[in-house]
Amino acid sequence: MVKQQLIKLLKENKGEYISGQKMCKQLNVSRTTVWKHIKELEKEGYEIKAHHKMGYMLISEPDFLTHEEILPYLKTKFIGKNYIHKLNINSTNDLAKEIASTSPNGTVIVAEEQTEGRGRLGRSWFSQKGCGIWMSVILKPDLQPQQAINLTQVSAIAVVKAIEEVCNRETKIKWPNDIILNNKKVCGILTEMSSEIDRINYVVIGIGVNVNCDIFPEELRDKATSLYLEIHSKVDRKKLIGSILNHLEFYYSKYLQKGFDFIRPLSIEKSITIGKEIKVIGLEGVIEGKAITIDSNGSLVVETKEGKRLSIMSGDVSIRGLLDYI
Ligand code: BTX
Repeated sequence: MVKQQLIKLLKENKGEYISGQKMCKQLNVSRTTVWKHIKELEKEGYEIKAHHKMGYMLISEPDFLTHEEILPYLKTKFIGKNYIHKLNINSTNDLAKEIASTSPNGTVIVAEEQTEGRGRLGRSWFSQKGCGIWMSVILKPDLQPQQAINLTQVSAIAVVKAIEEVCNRETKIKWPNDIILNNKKVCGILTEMSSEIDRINYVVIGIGVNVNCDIFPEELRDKATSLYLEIHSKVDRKKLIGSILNHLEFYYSKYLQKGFDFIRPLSIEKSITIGKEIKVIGLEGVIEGKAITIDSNGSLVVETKEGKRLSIMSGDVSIRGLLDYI
């Protein structure tokens, strides 16, 4: 708490000295406590000038997604109240699953870099240091296990809305879990769950957004992009993560209260899949046809060449005419 107040005070006076005495008075702590926290902040990447008479001056803050740095943008009631920030991790989803049973609903884990970021079906997710938002949210909904599948679409809408709010750009959803900007993937969502037959223990929503990445490995260049590469200006990751979590809490809560009917119109409006010739690889095998709509259960309705309508609950979709993202 003192640390957060200290950061706030330093930021309010950025570029100017604040006397040690004033700090002690405002924070109601001793000089030693202020000094200890200043040293801690310096270790975390804050550049702070100290002058024996004039006090402390904040020069710059780190571009890290720590709790203190994102708090000014967070308006949530429960998502992100418990927040874990790592500089480096194998996968935020892996840590989330390890700690989920003992962590509160809405716990968020964020990493600056993932060494083994995962996509679906064992695929890997490129998660370079400091350029993206690589995070997992632990949710404990009172839903039937089969309803958890829709949380991927709920999260996708939260990301689309946040990009709209922060970057003023419209992105589209490739059903069910990719966010597309200018025909390339700018975000992927990986939803994992632990459940019993009729009860969910927890759901982990893994969200990877390419924010300021300026280069991708050769094999991803024709299918991956970042907000920076498309918008041509750097995006404030702190603002964006705050906005994603705010929107996630809003749409998640609405989904719990009102069901998929609340989410469906947006899922349809933001879909890049509907109306396209597609191929789906899923539990039902390979299905080719035209994507017609998303139904009231969140399933993708596909009409095959034979005129048969099928509802698909999950699967890997590729769209004819667009690069194959798989
Ligand atoms: P997906 O299986 O739909 O997409 C994975 C595929 O996307 C890869 O096979 C590759 O072709 C391509 N790809 C890999 N990295 C990137 C990237 N950075 N940008 C665009 N395309 C890429 C999508 O799976 C789900 C991804 C979830 C990632 C988050 S990050 C936080 C959390 N932790 C974790 O390990 N995964 C999730």
